[in-house]
Amino acid sequence: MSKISRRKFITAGLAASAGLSGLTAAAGLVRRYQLIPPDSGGFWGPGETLTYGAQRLLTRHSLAREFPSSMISQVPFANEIAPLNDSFQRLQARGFLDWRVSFEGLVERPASLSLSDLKVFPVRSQITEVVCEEGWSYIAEWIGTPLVDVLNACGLLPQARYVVYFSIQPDWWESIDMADALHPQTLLTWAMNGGDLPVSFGGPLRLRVPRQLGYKSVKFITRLIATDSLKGFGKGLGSASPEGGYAWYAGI
Ligand SMILES: Nc1nc2c(c(=O)[nH]1)N[C@H]1C(S)=C(S)[C@@H](COP(=O)(O)O)O[C@H]1N2
Ligand SMILES: [Mo]
Repeated sequence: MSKISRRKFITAGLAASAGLSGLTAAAGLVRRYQLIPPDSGGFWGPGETLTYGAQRLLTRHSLAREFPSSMISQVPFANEIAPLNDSFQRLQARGFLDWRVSFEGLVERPASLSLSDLKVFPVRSQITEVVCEEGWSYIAEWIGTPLVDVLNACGLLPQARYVVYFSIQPDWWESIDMADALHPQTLLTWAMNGGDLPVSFGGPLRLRVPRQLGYKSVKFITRLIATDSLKGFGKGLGSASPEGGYAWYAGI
């Protein structure tokens, strides 16, 4: 073996073992901090686990970028939605006065709130970007009630690990961990760019989760459940997206 190739050989060996012990350490941290995402099984599972684990260790409290109002998109892009069902249309005909959103599960005081109940909480607005997995994005001002404030008012129990949320559209439900549920930018959004939230953008109520891809920002929210396990929901993968081949954790 020549000097050069021997050195290469040793370097490669060192790199490999450093990589391996790095992975072992990462796996240990992931177990210790319960950083296993609900869709960790299957072919993409190890990759999903590393992505989620690393993001949560490094960026648990990071903020999604907020933009100046001069950067609000002139023509925000509303993604196509399936036709809205009869119960939605009945609520729409009454100006959403009877729209209710329930907070259930691991809370001391479950609640069913109207939009005007939500508007009693301190209002927060943020100018953030919606990023679709299909490659387009736009910037808008989102106005609403931080989810954390409502969860606290309901007496969120410490054993809660996720919040599952449901749309009036039955195919649309998602969940987030507590790092996102309690995050100051996670917003029960009822207004946009200074006006009511248009139906095409999820009005009357949408959960904006600006640290994740657009599909986590579910439109027409009617129900949220705090839970310690995602096993009992759908196929147990955490939300509708992994059932359709998308990642449960879609951090951006
Ligand atoms: N209820 C519901 N929520 C939804 C969707 C939907 O079809 N129905 N589409 C999702 C997807 S894939 C994206 S990218 C964003 C699009 O948001 P926009 O219409 O504001 O651009 O909404 C998400 N929330
Ligand atoms: Mo999307």
